[in-house]
Order: sequence, then C-alpha cells, then structure tokens
Amino acid sequence: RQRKFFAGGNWKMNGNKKGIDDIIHFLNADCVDPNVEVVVAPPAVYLEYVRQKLNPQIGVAGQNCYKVASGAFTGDISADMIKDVSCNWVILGHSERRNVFGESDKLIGEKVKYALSVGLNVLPCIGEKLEEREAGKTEEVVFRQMQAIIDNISPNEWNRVVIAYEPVWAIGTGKNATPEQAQEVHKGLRNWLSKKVSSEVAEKVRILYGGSVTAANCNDLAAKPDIDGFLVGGASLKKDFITIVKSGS
Ligand code: G2H
Repeated sequence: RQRKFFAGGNWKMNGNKKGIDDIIHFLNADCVDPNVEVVVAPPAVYLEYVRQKLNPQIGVAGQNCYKVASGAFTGDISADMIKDVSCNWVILGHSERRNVFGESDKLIGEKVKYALSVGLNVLPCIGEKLEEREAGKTEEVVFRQMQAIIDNISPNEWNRVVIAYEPVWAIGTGKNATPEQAQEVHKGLRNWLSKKVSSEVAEKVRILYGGSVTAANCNDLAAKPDIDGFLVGGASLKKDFITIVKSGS
C-alpha cells in the first residue's frame, strides 16, 4: 500500500463501562497490527477511561470539539481537554454533527483550524445526501465541504489530517456505497486536492470511506487504490471490527 491503512471506530453515543470493557478487551487482544493505524472514538465522558485501558498503540479520538480552548459554551468540550486526557485525535464535521446539530461548513473549518493549532490529529468528515447524489451534485457538495476544511490547514499540518468520505445515504442504513462508487469519489477528491493544495498532499493524505462498513464488505472496499481505510460506526462496537482492521493488513 502507498499509504498506511487506517481503521477508525466511531462509537457514536453508544456504550457503558461494561460494554466498553468488552470492546477494549478485543481491541487489545486482536487489533494491534503494525500495518494498520487504529483509532477509536468513544463518547466524551469515556475518553480518559478508554485511554487508560487501551493499548497505547491504538489511538483515541474525541467525536467532536468546539473551536476555542474554554469558556461559556455549556455542554461542549475543547480540543485542549481532549489533549489533557492524553487523547490525540478528534473527528470533526461528522454528518450527524452537520445534519442533526446543524453545524456549518464554516464552523467545521474553524474547529479544524483550532484542533490542529493545539496539536491534535484531525479527522474531518464530508459527504453528500441522497438527493444531492441523485441530482448529480456529489462532487459539488464534497468539494464545497472540503474547501472550508483546506482553507484552515497550514502546509505543515497536513500530516496530521485524515479525511473521511461518508455519503450520508450510506450511514447506518446498511446500504454501503459500492467499492466503485466510493473509489470514484476518493479519486475525484485526490485530483481536486492536487489542484487546490499540492500533488504531494494529494498523494500522501489518507482518505477513508465511512457508511455501513461491515466485516462482509470491507475487503472489496479496501482493495480499491484510493480507499485508505475506514471510519466505522455500528460494526466498530462488535468483534467484526477485528475483520475490518485486518482488511488493511
Ligand atoms: C458513518 C459510520 C461511522 P456506520 O457515520 O462514522 O457509521 O458505519 O454505522 O454507517
């Protein structure tokens, strides 16, 4: 592989200590692989708990954070806090943040900028809705979302960015994009990045696919040249995640 395979587990708003202990057990036993970078994103209240129990070779991510260090922002957490509990990653702009909580491209860009400035690795997410795909607007939408992100990344920060392409119609629906559909968008994104940023960044940056990735479909998706890994929701709570990690090995 040209780029190190990446397997992200986005637990979303799921789990409790007992269930998390079970997940940590199979992660530590079976998901440490020199060929695959593994990062899991527990709910914020469990970040420190997971970080303390997980093999240090597995990364831990926040699922979201705000764009400043601290202040009167009830209910939110900061990138600084994620770092303070020894976690190095944050997912930003997940489609549920965009579509359930109304986050704009602009806000997501500001969050990316701030999280990078404090030293976190960031996983910005992009993806079109079903009606946008059906109207032939997939590229228009994902390029617009990407523009707001790349405007906030300095050249020396790109090595701390991993992009996730997650078509909204494939998220949690059991209807994954076909390997061909995902490959087409990933390749389009890489071409676009080579024009808008640099050919070096386009070649090096990892672009993950997310949306109903399972143990059954991961191998075919992972075989595509521009798919550098996965951001996995539902299946990351189960032992199926081991199979998904291994698909990149
Ligand atoms: C997409 C994905 C994880 P799922 O949101 O980010 O979730 O695999 O459940 O579709």
